[in-house]
Amino acid sequence: MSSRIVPSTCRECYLGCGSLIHLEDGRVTRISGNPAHPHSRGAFCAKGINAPIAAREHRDRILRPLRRAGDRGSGKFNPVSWDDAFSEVADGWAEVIATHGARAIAGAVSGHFYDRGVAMALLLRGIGTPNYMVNQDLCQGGRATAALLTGIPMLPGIELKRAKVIFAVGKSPSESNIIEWVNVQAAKRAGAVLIVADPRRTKIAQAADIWLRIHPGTDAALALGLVHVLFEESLLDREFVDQWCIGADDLRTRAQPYTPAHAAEVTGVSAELIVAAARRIGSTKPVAMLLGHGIDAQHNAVYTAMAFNALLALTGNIDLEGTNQIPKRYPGFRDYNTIVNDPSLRMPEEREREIIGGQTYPFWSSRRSVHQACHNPSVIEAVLTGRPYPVRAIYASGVNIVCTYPGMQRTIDAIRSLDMFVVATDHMTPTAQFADLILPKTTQLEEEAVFIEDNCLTIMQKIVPARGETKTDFEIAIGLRDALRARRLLAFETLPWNSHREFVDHQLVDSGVTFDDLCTNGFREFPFAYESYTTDGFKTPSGKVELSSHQLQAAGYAPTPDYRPAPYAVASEEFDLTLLTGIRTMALHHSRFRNHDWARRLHNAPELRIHPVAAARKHISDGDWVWVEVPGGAGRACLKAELTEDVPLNVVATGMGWWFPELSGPDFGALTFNVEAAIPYGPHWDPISGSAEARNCACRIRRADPAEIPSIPTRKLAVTG
Ligand SMILES: Nc1nc2c(c(=O)[nH]1)N[C@H]1C(S)=C(S)[C@@H](COP(=O)(O)OP(=O)(O)OC[C@H]3O[C@@H](n4cnc5c(=O)[nH]c(N)nc54)[C@H](O)[C@@H]3O)O[C@H]1N2
Ligand SMILES: Nc1nc2c(c(=O)[nH]1)N[C@H]1C(S)=C(S)[C@@H](COP(=O)(O)OP(=O)(O)OC[C@H]3O[C@@H](n4cnc5c(=O)[nH]c(N)nc54)[C@H](O)[C@@H]3O)O[C@H]1N2
Ligand code: SF4
Ligand SMILES: [Mo]
Repeated sequence: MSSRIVPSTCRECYLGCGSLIHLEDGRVTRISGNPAHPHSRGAFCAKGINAPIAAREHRDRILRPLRRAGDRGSGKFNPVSWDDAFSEVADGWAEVIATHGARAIAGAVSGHFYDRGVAMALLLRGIGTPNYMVNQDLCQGGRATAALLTGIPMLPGIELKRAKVIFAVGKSPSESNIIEWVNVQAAKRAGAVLIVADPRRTKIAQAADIWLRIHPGTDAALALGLVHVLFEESLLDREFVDQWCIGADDLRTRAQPYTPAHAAEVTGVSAELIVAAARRIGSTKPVAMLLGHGIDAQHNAVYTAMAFNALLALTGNIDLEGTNQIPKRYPGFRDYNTIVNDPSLRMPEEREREIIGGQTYPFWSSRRSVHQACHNPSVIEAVLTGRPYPVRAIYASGVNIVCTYPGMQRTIDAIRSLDMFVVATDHMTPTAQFADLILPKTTQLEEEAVFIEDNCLTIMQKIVPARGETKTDFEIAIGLRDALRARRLLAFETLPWNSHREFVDHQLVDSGVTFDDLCTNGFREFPFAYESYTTDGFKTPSGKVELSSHQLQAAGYAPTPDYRPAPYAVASEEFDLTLLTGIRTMALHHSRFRNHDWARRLHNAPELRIHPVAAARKHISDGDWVWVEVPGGAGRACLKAELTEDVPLNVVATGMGWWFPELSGPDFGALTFNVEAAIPYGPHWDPISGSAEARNCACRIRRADPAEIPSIPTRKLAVTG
């Protein structure tokens, strides 16, 4: 028997932990963390261990292209050849282009920064459409836009473990980020002070020296309260502020009303704790800040993140050892953002300006935005109403929009009304059920990629050949491009590669390293300097940190961040609770792994965490199924009560993404058990980023009568993988 171990990088989620793939006689038998990898140092999770093998080997994996055989959503498909699949997509798009123009075709993709995002963006540009949906408006859109506007970096990366003060806001790394969780614990062991702002008693909150148990949606008032104390008590790094910041006086004026007493009244955190936290942040260096998803996908997301960012600038905690880091660059390496922004791979500006959302959200949907994505809920609206112009075809790759976009029934209605819906996926999902064509995807062990994590170039190696007829996203995009070109439908040559490896080589060609060089270790560390802004400046119009933003002012927004109460924070008699969604669990990744036995053994139902006293008032016991309804939501969701004192009395909390492959299609139970069935995709969008108020909402709950529910999964059903 021949055994070998190949170093690679896990991509089951965006963390990119260094991995070791164990093979025996060419078969992958085990996957473990790579202790030598500088980014993760051996940190690894259940998804990384189990998912790549389970996904590859899954007995229900889609291995050939499939064409719809019955009505849309009937679940009837027949296999077709790739040639036929590419031709049919190209013919369908040709009709849409002839009738409505190229902009009537939209793409949907997840994790823009993955190569699948590049493949999608460049394919769409080739057709001549700017309409490119990424899920980042539901993810880190607010924080990323705030970082763009202020110039203040979002993350500390590995410097986290060297921090002396860690401030985590809306972040639960024990559930969502194994690397950060390991590094927080290491910093704590070395004596760091930990400050946490979260309404839930998470593991990181339990480990905190100061836990700010904040009312959901009031974070900007907390941040401005902290800013207020820094100014009042002169806890500033004067030298850094004078030399590297503009707008400090405007920010001081903005924070003036947010005395500790006022901030306490709004946030529910005591004035003493606000002052104590500000003193810690202002008196000890280095400070690292982890702004999490808890403050994003909220209607005031950008201002909230800007106000927290300001704490780092005012105290001079930027790009030093142990602080948030300006992302490091490997000379000559082309990362995904560089390629998407390469002028030679763009459409003419007037075409790009047609993007849906560009007029309303210039910091989200324009050339100067982070992701240059369209405003997703406006695309759904365009499909249903034809306004601002018709969208008649969607190509979704690597995203399960039925299960992960709020407003599920509207998403389904929109998909049903399309002229053409194409989905690329490795397994059947509620989204793929509605497809006209399903394009079968490779899985992690069958793909290669190169990217940067902290200060190392790291690679994902192709370990085994693709199963069946599956292809990578790039190979699919190239096939579609060729079919379009044959029909003279390619408006622009924006996808210049002929294989996935050619693309990877293009990323590396000017770096002096080849993919093969990287295969021995799986990564290459590179040197970097702290305080890179001293040579490069900050990436803002002024080259400085903008505590008061020129760009916002020029676009007609108030230039300094302010607090605006969340619509859901005002409890009514009818909707008396606040619902937090998207609480992560280590066994799941959004809507994924519901078809994997290993994951279902760890997590088998959509939970609703509720305080025992609140539950008793509503006659709800642990394990009861509960209906959740949200104002403005078109449906409701059935979740399983989990009694815990970790949530406040007036707050309930759930995960996301649920569906049960063992239930019948087309939605596989998603319309009943997935929280997106209950919550709307707006209104209440962040006016700057367009992020939907989707993370938290007001809600009401009641115990479900088992007779009301068509079929409640009460046990693990026979799924394999
Ligand atoms: N296992 C697993 N890990 C994942 C994922 C997954 O699906 N599964 N998804 C990945 C992705 S794409 C993302 S974007 C990240 C998200 O992950 P992070 O950005 O790390 O956020 P979370 O750890 O989910 O923590 C959010 C916290 O915010 C709190 N919160 C909710 N509302 C508020 C509020 O109004 N104010 C404050 N201060 N806190 C609030 C919640 O109680 C929760 O503890 O996770 C990533 N990691
Ligand atoms: N209410 C609410 N909604 C949320 C959130 C929340 O907290 N609350 N969180 C939001 C966040 S942060 C995010 S990031 C999104 C996530 O939303 P999605 O990206 O839709 O989430 P996933 O379930 O990870 O879906 C990935 C799909 O991609 C496919 N897939 C997996 N790997 C590959 C691959 O390598 N290539 C291709 N082509 N396909 C692949 C599979 O079909 C899988 O179903 O959800 C958002 N939605
Ligand atoms: S956290 Fe888990 S799934 Fe994400 S990259 Fe690391 S090992 Fe993979
Ligand atoms: Mo995300």
